[in-house]
Amino acid sequence: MSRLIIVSNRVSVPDNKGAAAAGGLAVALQAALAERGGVWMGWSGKSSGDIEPEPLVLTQDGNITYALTDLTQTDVEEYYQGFANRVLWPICHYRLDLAEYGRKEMASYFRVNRFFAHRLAPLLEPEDTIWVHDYHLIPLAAELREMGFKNRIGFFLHIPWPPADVLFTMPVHEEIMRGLSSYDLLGFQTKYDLENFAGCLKREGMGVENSPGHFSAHGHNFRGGAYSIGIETAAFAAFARKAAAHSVVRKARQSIEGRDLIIGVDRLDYSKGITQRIDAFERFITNNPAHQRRVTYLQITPKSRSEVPEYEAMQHAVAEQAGRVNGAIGTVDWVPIRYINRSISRPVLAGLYRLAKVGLVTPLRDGMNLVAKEYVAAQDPDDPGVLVLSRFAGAARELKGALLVNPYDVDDTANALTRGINMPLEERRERWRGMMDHLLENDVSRWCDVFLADLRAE
Ligand code: GDG
Repeated sequence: MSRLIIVSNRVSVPDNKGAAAAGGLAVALQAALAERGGVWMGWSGKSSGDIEPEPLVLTQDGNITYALTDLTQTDVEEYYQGFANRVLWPICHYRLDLAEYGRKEMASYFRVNRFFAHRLAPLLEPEDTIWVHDYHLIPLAAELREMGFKNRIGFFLHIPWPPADVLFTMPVHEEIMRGLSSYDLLGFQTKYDLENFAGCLKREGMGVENSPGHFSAHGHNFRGGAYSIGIETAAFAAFARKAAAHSVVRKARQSIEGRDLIIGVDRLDYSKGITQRIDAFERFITNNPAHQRRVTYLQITPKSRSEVPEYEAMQHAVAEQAGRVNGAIGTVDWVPIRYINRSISRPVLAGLYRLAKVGLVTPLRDGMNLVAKEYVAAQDPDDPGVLVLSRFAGAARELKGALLVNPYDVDDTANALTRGINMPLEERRERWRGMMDHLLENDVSRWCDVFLADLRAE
């Protein structure tokens, strides 16, 4: 079996906290690497200031080599905070209004990809299979091809892919499409993303789809498919069962004093629909006075990308909104929304999912959304909670037992909350069983195996 080389913007170097603490994707990729032997290369997360980064720092763990590089401060600002997170991220999440184009940032994005290719090159052997992850590194294969590498190279996009009318607002969309066309296999989260990609290729005659999933563009033949990412379902379910006894989870249970718990868990990001969700919760309470003082909504929202102005602004907006709603509908002995603006440990998170009667997952646009899957996996089979899920999350294509909502429609989400909170046990069990069976079968190891088998197939 040929070696596997994974390249992603950030690398999960194992620590001593154990598999569950690391999260499903890191665990699955580490398992794939351990099975085949190989390298995981990416950015260390550190800046080298204004001097050229030192050579790659290599760490050996069994037959896996972790290869990390620093980036200059300019590249951190222009490539990562700039083009990746202020152009590609908003565009792929349909937020044309938030995209900030700058020539320097665009140039830096391509320059850093070339830099990655040059750092990776000495580690590569002819038979290696290369798997590149996510929107930060779209041009990497093109750079490697330019250097003469003939290896099989696959790419998986964790976020949505937009339709042509959205993508084409981006000045460098052709270079980006050319970059994607240099891979042998492109993996998207859902078939809608794949269809959008095919539509982008066709729109300006950049390429053709010869047969479903088989493309020719920019002088290269390649394939594309939908590979919906999963979680480590069985392990997470066992983890949540144990976590119910965790002291913090026990305290949380006592503190809600028999009220029903609604939980939301999201990185602080405008794609996650947090402000619309808080509005929907307020509407749910005002529409259902009987539920006043009988529910608690816990929103866990670790800070993310705080250096990017849109994220910093959002931090203030969400905190203010949660405060306003608590002021408007709270009572002297009831705080309706508990808003936590930092990360909590994975065992506590698992235990809280299990405690919650409703998992409220309402992104405005999301590649997949693993929180939805974790919430389902964490439930007690005898008394499962209800998943309220945005129809614009990739997960909605799979989780048929969820109550699907349009997150832009506050009443729709508020009504789903009412239905979820009041849902009879039999219906909850039936909906949950279908979703859980699907998640057990389509877990993250399967996702990894299927993608790699397809990448290796001629
Ligand atoms: C991207 C795509 C796609 C969150 N808060 C805490 C915490 N988390 C963990 C969750 C979950 C992960 O972070 C978030 O994953 P999501 O899938 O929901 O969202 P993104 O971060 O936007 O991920 C997404 C994903 O890539 C994979 O392909 O599904 O669409 O946007 O695992 O549990 N973990 C801990 N404490 C927290 O406070 N420990």
